[in-house]
Amino acid sequence: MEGALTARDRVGIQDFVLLDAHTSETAFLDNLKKRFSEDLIYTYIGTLLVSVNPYKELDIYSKKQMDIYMGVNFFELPPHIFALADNAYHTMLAEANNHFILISGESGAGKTEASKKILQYYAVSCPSTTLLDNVRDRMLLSNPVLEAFGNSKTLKNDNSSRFGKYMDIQFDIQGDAVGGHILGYLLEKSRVVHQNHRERNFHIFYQLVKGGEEDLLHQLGLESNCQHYSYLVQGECANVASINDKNDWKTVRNALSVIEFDERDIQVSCCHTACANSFCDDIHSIAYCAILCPTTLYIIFLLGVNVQVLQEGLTSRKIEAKTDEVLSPFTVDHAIYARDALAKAIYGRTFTWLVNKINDSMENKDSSCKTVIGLLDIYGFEVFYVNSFEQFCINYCNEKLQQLFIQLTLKSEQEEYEAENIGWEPVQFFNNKIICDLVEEKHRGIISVLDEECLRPGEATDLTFLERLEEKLDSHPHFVTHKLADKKTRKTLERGDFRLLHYAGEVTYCVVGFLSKNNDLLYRNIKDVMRQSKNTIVRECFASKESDGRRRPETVASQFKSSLLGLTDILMSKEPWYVRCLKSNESQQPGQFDDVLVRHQVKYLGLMEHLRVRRAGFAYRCRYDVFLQRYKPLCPATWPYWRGVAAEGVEVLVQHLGYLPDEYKMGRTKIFIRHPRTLFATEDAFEVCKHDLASRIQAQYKAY
Ligand code: AOV
Ligand code: MG
Repeated sequence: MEGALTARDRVGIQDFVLLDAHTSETAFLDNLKKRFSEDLIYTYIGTLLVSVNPYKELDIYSKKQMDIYMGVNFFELPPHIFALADNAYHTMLAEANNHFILISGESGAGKTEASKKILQYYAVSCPSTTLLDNVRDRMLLSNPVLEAFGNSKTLKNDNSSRFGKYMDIQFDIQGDAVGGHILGYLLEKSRVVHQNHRERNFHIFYQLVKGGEEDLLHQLGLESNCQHYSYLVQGECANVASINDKNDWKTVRNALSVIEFDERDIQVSCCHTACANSFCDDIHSIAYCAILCPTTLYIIFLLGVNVQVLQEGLTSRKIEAKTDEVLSPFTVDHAIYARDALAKAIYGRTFTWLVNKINDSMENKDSSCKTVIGLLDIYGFEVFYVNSFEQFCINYCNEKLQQLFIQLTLKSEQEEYEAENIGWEPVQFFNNKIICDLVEEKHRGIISVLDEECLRPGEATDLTFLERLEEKLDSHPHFVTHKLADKKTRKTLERGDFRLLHYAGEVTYCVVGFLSKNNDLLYRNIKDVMRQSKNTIVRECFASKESDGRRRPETVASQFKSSLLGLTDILMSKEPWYVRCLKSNESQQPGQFDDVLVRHQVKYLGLMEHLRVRRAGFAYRCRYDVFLQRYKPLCPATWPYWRGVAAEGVEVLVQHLGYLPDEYKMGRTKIFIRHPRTLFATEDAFEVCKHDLASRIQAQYKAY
């Protein structure tokens, strides 16, 4: 009938690998859009899951849905985040090895939501014993707590992650989820003291002030009105339509008690939060470095430190004269710096303490962990009107993850075909290694140049840092400064800016603040005061391994660089799964699919290249000896022994199983199988024959 749509026309195709052989980018987008309009937000490229943010609640995450996906072959049901979680889980059990799920995409694309769905799937669906139920509750409830302290409203996302999170979910030999462990990465501490217009401070501040119980607020010397705290209203949006801070506070408070925070711990977290907040305001009024106001004194009292000494530390510097020490008063700018540094330090260290506490509570004490599935949810690529050191770190991190993806998929995949002598037409792709090097290379990378400038206190400034960059990097194809702007791009730049041509697009960074944010110095005497606090947790937070000023502590960027290298090592030792999240529109609106925006993401995430490699490639590969050992009972010629070369045995075996010639290729050491369905069929046959394997083995013995 003319005009009637087939189901395929309407809902598109659920695995891009099945689209016509020479899929164009337009056909790819059409398929995504068609599915999006039917609320089908998930589509596969082989085993990779593409997810498009619907910006509305969909009824697809219930327990009933989880049950549907439990233990079912990946391609038998419509694509779903649960299917990916389930497949990773069952592969982990079958192969007894470690896996990780890399969730990527730009800010607001849906990474955090995806990671929560996966965690829920494991916590709710995996076999359980009552003993472990509380560990699972804690794993689930760690989310609202960390989101309260580590997420915030930005221009891109009302619930934007301002820290990176890698979480291992640990399983025992039966496949029970028995524990969890979190690694946190670089929290954007500067947000405590500064927020851009239309952005907020961390959620917890608003939750506490708006939702905190009267007693608690009284104890903390806080008022229940955000307007009283300039550091909560700098961005002029203390209230956000999509957020209910009051209710969220209840959730967080409840979560804290389930995670075994006793009343004292809760008070401590809140108290430190209050301190970070009130400091900002009260000390703000210490123009001319006068005396702190009573509220601040009270807050300092809560920290258990010597009020007078801290006050001195915040307003003056000790200078060692010939025989004794004298106090030299700070300028206002200095005092503001000292105040902000302390507020950031208190908040940052409390966050680390919180992560440690959560880890203690999720630790599996009763049974042993056999394997893990790691979940990576990190801040997405972001470009604002003004971009600073924080965006530089966040975008660098995204470059690293893209590099990891390229290495694990496009590069190693194609290298393996070459090494195995499999006839192969190479697929071209943009390798962003050049941008990673630009940032992190020793001596000439941006981080090295920044660190060198940080070593010249008094002489170096943000602008000399920029000049150094210009000297060293002027010929780099991905680096542009205002001097070079005309040569390389037509767009001009401000004098204090440099631009990086990232894999995901151009970002212009303003150098103001780079040096001080990278140094992140807390004056030594202030640190000393905190270390002498009567409060053990304050002492714990400020006790550190860094040698007191004798050796320079590592800079923020260098620390971040090493932690990302560490993360890459952790991930490289595990089997990867990928969720690529796409943002459907910039205005966070339901049902809107912005073609230009989505096309751009499809391009830079390398999805077309991934599809080409996948389609022309082989979903599964296995060493000849391993393959033969597992499946030999399926063929009389290979059971119980194959006396010849393993490769030949495999050839006989697959011929017997009826593999079509185009369906597999014989490499140097491995067999390559094109479609997962072929392997599934072989696995199913193996399952059937496994049941009578025992009697066959017995018969074999008898025959001897
Ligand atoms: P992000 O983690 O990728 O950004 P989120 O996961 O926080 O992005 O998603 C942003 C918002 O989009 C959420 O708060 C939801 O409102 C909505 N959303 C995302 N995924 C879904 C989904 N599957 N179903 C319904 N709504 C969804 V950032 O943390 O900013 O990089 O730093
Ligand atoms: Mg997030």
